Amino acid sequence: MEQNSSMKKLFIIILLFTCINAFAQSAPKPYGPLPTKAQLNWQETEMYCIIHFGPDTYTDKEWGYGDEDPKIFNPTHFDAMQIVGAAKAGGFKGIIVVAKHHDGFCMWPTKTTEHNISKSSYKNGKGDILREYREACDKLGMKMGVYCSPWDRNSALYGKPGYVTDVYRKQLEELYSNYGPLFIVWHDGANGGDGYYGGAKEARTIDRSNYYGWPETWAIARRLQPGAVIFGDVGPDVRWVGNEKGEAGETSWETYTPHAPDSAKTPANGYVKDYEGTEGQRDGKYWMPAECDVPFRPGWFYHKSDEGKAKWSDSLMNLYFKSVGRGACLDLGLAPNKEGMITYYDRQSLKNFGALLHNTFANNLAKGATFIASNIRGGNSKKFGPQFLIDDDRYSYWATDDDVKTPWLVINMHRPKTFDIIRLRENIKIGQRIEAVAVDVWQNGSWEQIATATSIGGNRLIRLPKEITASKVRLRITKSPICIALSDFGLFKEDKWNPPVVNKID
Ligand code: FUL
Repeated sequence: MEQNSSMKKLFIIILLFTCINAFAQSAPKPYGPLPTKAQLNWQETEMYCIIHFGPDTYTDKEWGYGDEDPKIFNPTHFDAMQIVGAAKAGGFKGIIVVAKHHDGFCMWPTKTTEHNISKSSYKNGKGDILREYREACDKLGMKMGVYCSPWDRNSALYGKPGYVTDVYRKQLEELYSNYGPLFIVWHDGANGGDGYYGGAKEARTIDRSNYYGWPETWAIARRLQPGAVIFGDVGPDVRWVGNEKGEAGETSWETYTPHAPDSAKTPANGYVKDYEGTEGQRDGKYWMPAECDVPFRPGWFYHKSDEGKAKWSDSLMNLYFKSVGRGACLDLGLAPNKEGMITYYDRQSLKNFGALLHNTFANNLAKGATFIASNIRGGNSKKFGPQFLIDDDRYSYWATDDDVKTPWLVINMHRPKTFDIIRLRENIKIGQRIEAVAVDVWQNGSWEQIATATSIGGNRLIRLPKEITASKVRLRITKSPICIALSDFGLFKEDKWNPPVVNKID
């Protein structure tokens, strides 16, 4: 009898232990807002180019008035393969085609307005720039997105309800239906002002909160392009970073709540406290990471006077650290010339940048390291161990027990390695968790702190002010509201070769 009851007790203890263990080994609970599949795809894209080409290329303007004769659009050598290829050589993974800018000229043969490519001289009115980009993207394995300006300085209907329902939304439907899968659809906040407006030549203002009926307008993308993220000042998937310098905040949260300047009104594209987009907010209601857009040259469109003024590859490298390195994406504005090509100087800079990036990140010096972690979730190193930090999978991760929020990790490389970049990534599928970290190196018998960083998220690059040589590195998570799920730890040596600036201008 007695033996029986102690057997029972033992059984219950084992059962309890197994349950506790199983619980501790279940994946960490997600924290806060989470990314969608389209947002994950966007995050992985990291860098893409927005391409401005249209009547402004021929009039030397940045914002056409809307009265341009379509005949002036007449590229003699438009070469989508060359343009998309230049972006690809720079390490960019996609392009956004400016399908219509504020001047209202449509780069595809739309049914919504006469003011389109079919009335131009290009290919005797038989051309379709969108189709040519699509084909080039497919051939080169690049993603494609579109920007169709909501503000239309050509349309007589602009400012009236009919413009949104019968023109703008119809244009979006055409673009989203006829040019294959898009990874992003882009809307800006430049809305209303003076323009041609079918000959009225006047200033038109709109109610920025309500005119475009954004929720209904976005619904078209959801219906026709479910794989695309929607970009705008107010997202809803990707937010504007609040400047056109290509820089996210040193701290930049993936989460954000857009606020209207007048808190009684609804925030909308062009009507938001855009400066808040630079850092986002830790307690933001939505998963809405930042896109950093910046023109490659001084202007978004080609101007002969900007020739030779594109950012050189070392500047592009700086931008990379300030955007992609802060959990955002970089959107660089390319400007084909009047012939319809990217000029030599710009191509050289892109090519050099692509090489610098490739050489810098090809070799993770932490590969082959062994780890000692202060904690591994449920003691289950097979499932949650730090070895996942160096496996090239953005989502496999090292996790800690629920109550362990500030763990440390020693990375032992067993022989001295020289590096000046530290890369950290979280498994953002279960949210942005880590708020602050510190990194130390073992030097002359003690730990010496070399860096700290905030907001980790999808990607955080710490660019050290000088090279460090060490064989042991320690990562300390110094602030996290919940147990961690870190997916990547990398050490890299930046390729700083600064190729001479080319003089050839064509
Ligand atoms: C802005 C526009 O006003 C600029 O002309 C440019 O297209 C930039 C990318 O977006 O809102």
